[in-house]
Amino acid sequence: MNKGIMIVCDGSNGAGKTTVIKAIEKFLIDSGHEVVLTREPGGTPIGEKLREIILSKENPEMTDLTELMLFGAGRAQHIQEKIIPSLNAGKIVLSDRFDAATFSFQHYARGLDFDLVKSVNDLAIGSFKPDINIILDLDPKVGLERVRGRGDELDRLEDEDMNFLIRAREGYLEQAKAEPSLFAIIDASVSLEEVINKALITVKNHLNK
Ligand code: Z5A
Repeated sequence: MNKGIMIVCDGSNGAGKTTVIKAIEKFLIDSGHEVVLTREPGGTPIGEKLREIILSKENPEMTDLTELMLFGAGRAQHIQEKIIPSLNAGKIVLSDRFDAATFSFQHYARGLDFDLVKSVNDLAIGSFKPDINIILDLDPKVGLERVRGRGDELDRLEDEDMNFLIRAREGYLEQAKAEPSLFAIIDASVSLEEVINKALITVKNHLNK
């Protein structure tokens, strides 16, 4: 059985993940790879329904524990329905956010206990880890301006106070410090072209390992 690889693009809000991941997808397809582009929250029909519930501003009463478990439920579905079958078929899975986001947002930003967050994540994916997490690092104030510039309304999580988003950003940097071989931090405050170039260098280095 062939084993594919999983590349995650994650990081600060509005840092450019969705734009950069499309450039990575194009590069990989042009290089002859079979690619599955996916995202969290979302990625499967069930996951996309959960995404709507999680991000909707119509759910201000959602508790932190419910939010954590909904991310976990979506991830459990995502890994079984889409990620593992794609990797087993030798494909490259590219995901816009994955488990590092849960540690950053639900542990570092929300303040939920690390072991609790880890236990929900472990229930969803066990010992599975993506091969590399490309983290786009940006001051969340700049990121939110970019999201607004795109013409989009802020979702339930983006509407949290700025300290929440600052703590989430720090969460990614802490995770990268703890497991440097699984993370590549890219400064997303520079031009989009430079960010994409750096992301592609990381991907190429990873493919050549
Ligand atoms: N979340 C969580 O709490 N726990 C979890 O386990 C998971 C997620 C998985 C939804 O994520 C929320 O869920 C998120 C974390 C939480 N919320 N918060 N807070 P999301 O990924 O769907 O939403 P997002 O983080 O807000 O991403 P986004 O708005 O889609 O932004 P983006 O993908 O990073 O950026 P973009 O759309 O590619 O770019 C934004 C704009 O900036 C666009 O107009 C670009 O053309 C422009 N841009 C991009 N790069 C540049 C540069 N370098 N310079 C200038 N302009 C740029």
